[in-house]
Amino acid sequence: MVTATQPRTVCELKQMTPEEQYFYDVNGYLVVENAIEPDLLRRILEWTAPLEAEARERIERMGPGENREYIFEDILNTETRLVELVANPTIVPYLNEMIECPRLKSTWLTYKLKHGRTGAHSNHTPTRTCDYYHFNGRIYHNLFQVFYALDDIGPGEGALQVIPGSHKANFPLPENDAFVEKLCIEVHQPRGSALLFSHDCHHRSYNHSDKMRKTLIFTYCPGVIANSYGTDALYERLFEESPEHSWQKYLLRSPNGYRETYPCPVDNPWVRQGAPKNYSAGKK
Ligand SMILES: O=C(O)CCC(=O)C(=O)O
Repeated sequence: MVTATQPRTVCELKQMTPEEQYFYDVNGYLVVENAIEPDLLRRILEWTAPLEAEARERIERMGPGENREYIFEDILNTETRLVELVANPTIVPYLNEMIECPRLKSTWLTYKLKHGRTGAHSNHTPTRTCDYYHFNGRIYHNLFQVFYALDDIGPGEGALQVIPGSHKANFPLPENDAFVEKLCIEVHQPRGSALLFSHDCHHRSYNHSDKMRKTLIFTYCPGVIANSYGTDALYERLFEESPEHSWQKYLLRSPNGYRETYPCPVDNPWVRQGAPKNYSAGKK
């Protein structure tokens, strides 16, 4: 059963505030509080309770030194009721504003117990096209991450650590742990919040606490970029079941190279006026 997400017009869409734009552009991340309404959060916790129990059991069976994290990959196709979050009305304005012709790329549910971690990765300089962040009159992302906190994530509890501004770094990050340590900050999250960040930003995480970190991750990319997990048909069934002209359907469409013809549900100037003159669509 797929829930209808209301189609929204550009007039209804909240715009990022100048403060949000500035903060995001300078730092490469932003926390949006109350991104999941309490009732939806309660339902998500109900749907995922068996998975959380399984993750805990699997992590507790791990040997010493193992990464005490358990990930459910492609969670959207496993727990399709999460489709309600694909076009989360609180998050759609950010997708619309910071990704060209956005689409959903990947989803996963991750649990980290004490010593669960994700190693640092730095994707800006040297640049990776699939992550690339740039500014050209507006913000563009090739990989935009949405981390939903299913519980509070406080100090030491496995919050994402980022080097603010590293999505624009011009020099490679020195391999000097003490230096990196000084630059990293933990981005704490209240339950139900969404941490938005550019995958170009240097990031990592480590849970030092006895509390389980519970995070649901959705990533978005421009329509031209292929899925890195699964094939182009990854969300085909959910796409078919989604209401016509909805943001949900739009975000679940398959990648289509530079031939981006699928109509965006908003009155998006890119779609309305056609591609800019220097756009290469149609060229061999
Ligand atoms: O789960 C985490 O803390 C980090 C995940 C991550 O590195 C990523 O999404 O690129």
